Amino acid sequence: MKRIGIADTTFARVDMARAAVSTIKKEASVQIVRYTVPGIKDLPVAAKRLLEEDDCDIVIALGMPGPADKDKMCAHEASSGLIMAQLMTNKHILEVFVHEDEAKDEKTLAWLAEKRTAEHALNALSLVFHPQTLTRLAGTGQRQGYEDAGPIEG
Ligand code: RDL
Ligand code: RDL
Ligand code: RDL
Repeated sequence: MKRIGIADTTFARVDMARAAVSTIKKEASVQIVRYTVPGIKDLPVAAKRLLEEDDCDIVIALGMPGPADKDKMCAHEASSGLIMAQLMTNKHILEVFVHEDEAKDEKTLAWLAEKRTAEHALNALSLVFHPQTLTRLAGTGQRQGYEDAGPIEG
């Protein structure tokens, strides 16, 4: 059975992992391994351990960068670490970050976090089970959370 790792944080103000688990359970029969850390800078090693020690096929890394400049810097560093962990393991880690200042109010933030997480959870399943699904969507302006940008009609 395929194994999907979910790394998440206590810093996030929405339980993003719950949205990931419920989407995955609806779509596929897989083993889910969850690993919660304090914040986004702790996600790279959590994801790497899920891939190497827990033998996951892919990891979904969930986090919420705050609105301050230092949070944006922190998100950039976390992102670089997640990319490094992917290159070290040769496996995908889907980074699902929802910046607190992407939404106009808390209700929208919660909705966005759940929606982006659910959409990237489907991307993770596609990458593991049927990557040709994504190839069919190439160039179509997909986004996660808010509406798709869509293709440019020529
Ligand atoms: O290793 C312990 C912390 O340094 C780590 O958990 C950081 O990711 C915590 N953190 C910050 O220190 C910060 O300035 C976070 C943010 N901003 C942030 O915006 N989002 C986080 N963590 O998830
Ligand atoms: O790992 C899942 C996503 O984090 C990853 O696919 C990102 O590359 C998606 N992405 C962003 O998160 C973003 O803020 C993209 C852009 N901006 C962008 O401008 N162009 C992209 N992806 O192709
Ligand atoms: O063009 C509007 C948005 O797509 C743009 O603001 C993105 O940068 C928003 N975004 C993130 O900031 C991010 O960290 C997105 C993702 N991750 C993502 O994974 N998918 C998105 N947007 O569609």
